Amino acid sequence: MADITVTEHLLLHEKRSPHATGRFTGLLYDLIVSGKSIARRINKAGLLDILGGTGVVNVQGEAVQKIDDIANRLLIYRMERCGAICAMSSEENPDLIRVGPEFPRGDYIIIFDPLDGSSNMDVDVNIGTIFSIYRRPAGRTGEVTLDEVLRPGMEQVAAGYFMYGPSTMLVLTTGAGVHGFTLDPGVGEFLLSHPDMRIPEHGWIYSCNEGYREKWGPAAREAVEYFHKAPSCKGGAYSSRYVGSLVADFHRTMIYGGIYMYPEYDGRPNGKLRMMCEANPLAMLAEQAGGAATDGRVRILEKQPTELHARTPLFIGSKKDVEAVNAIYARHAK
Ligand code: P6P
Repeated sequence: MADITVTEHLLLHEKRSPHATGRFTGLLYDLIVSGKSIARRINKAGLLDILGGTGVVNVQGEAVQKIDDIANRLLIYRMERCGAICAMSSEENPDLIRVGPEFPRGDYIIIFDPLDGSSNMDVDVNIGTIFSIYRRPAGRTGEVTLDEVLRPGMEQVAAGYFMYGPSTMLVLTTGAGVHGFTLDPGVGEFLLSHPDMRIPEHGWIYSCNEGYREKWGPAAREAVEYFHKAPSCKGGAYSSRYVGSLVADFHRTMIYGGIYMYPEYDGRPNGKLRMMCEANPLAMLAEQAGGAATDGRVRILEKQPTELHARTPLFIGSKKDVEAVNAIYARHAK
């Protein structure tokens, strides 16, 4: 396969995508620069004394790792200057970040988790940056208001993630399928390596933190235990895989199929994962690749966020496996 860059792919293969415009490719270019810069720092983390915490606790109540802070500041800096954004929201920042008049602005809104699963970096496990992109509603001008950002995931125009691991990857959709690009460090470019990614209809892996079993309600418990007995696509039993880093667990699900589950549990009726910067972008990718994503009851992309850091339970992956969970939750809802 010839070396196809992200920009070339967008322009050549997604002609019908209205986002192969200069503005969007400009946004993507700066997003890619951010991904490469974060990757470079992560790959040397052990040597640059950026492991460990900053002593700060973020809006999620989680200890901010040094590299989280570096990735967050880097993304905000680049996105403010890309000329395509009018506002952004980061998992690390409590409030909406509006792009000031000192910067060139555009009609896109980006929401991101700058470094999901960063605590795994201390043990050299894959981590990632997850992003979700909306267009500002037509006709809206002046200061961006929260209602322009708090929109269902089905209104996203693009979504994706960078995964920092043995190789650095970018997995991206602009609404015309899902395509994977691998960074060639020698060239410094992401090159098309996984065109048209498709999630298998039925999987052989289930992925969840079974340490929470005693905190799950009956529906969640039955949903997980379903995969202890159900026949997998290979005919035998399912295998259990749980990395504990959402991007790593999701990327495996995109490639091998199966289901990733993070249910609600005692004290967390909406679970742990964030709707806007985790569930929505991954749900768009899953559906664009022929998979599915729900909270057990509702399609993730139809949910109306009530706040920037709203959380949601998440069941995502092979269509057949997600449907099995929906059927279990439906029985419990009766
Ligand atoms: P638990 C990391 O903190 C994260 O947000 C995801 O990357 C990961 O899938 C999940 O939380 C792990 O959570 O409760 O199983 O440790």
